[in-house]
Amino acid sequence: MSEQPDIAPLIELLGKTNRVTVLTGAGISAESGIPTFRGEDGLWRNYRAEELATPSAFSQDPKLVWEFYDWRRGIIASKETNPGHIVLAGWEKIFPEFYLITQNIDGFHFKAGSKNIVELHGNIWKLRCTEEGTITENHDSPLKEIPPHCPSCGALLRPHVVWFGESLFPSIIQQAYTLSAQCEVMFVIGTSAFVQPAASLPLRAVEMGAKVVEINIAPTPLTPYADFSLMGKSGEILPKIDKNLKREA
Ligand code: BJW
Repeated sequence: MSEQPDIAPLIELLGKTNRVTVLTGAGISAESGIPTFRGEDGLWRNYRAEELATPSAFSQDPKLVWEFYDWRRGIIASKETNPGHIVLAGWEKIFPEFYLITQNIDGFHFKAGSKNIVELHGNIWKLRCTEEGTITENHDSPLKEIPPHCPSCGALLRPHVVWFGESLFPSIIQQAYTLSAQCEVMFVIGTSAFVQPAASLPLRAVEMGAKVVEINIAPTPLTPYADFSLMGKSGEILPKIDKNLKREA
């Protein structure tokens, strides 16, 4: 049996903290049954997810890439949020300034009720016209046409997500850096802390004097910088912290 971390010092810190920013990654949705990127379950038809999340994969074979995203949309549509997402949604009412930065495109934080969300890598339920740049919401699962085309100009639609080698939207990454720099406590949950620029956000928080709390089932490159490293599943650790919080909604 794994040793239970002592969360008392963290509970004491959170009791006097007003500004909290959270960065989440694929691990927070793992307990909902959504495959992570770099875990053993990250394979699809012999492709690693990272190989298909690129502009070159899309330009070479848009149908293949859309089949991959359609498959993922199907999984997401069939799953539910988990206690980790729910606790974070509740914390918006508990901490005076609470913001959630997510690398996930699954939309689960919205589904759980969070409102102050910065989606760094986009959203799988949004489609973008490769010609006009217009963004539309689409919840069809499966998609009616693969690859889908723009109803207005007929050009190819792409998932409104950020692939490797693409820049994040400047206003979004700027907002994420600001929220990381101005918080007192930053939670980093379920991310391998491998993909840039997301992985540099907690370091910005450290630089500005914030305490960093990492929740992950395994150590990451961020672990040496964390003031609190809680090893375990976020869907179990977050409810435990929440139950002990000495704050009122
Ligand atoms: C649990 C758990 C449980 C499991 N409880 N925990 C600077 C240095 C080096 C490289 C670069 C750099 N700047 C840019 C780069 C290149 C690149 C990059 O970072 N490459 C790395 C591989 C090194 N970055 C980019 O290209 C970015 N663009 C950019 O910076 O533009 C400027 C630029 C352009 C060109 C050249 C140079 C600069 C864009 C990155 C976009 C990432 N996109 C993806 C796909 C999104 C769409 C989609 O989902 O399909 O985003 S890739 C993928 O990785 C996805 C994720 O959001 C992202 C992060 O993954 P995450 O969330 O950390 O998941 P995993 O699977 O890695 O980890 C899961 C974790 O959960 C693990 O730690 C588990 O232990 C844990 N876990 N169960 C708690 N129950």
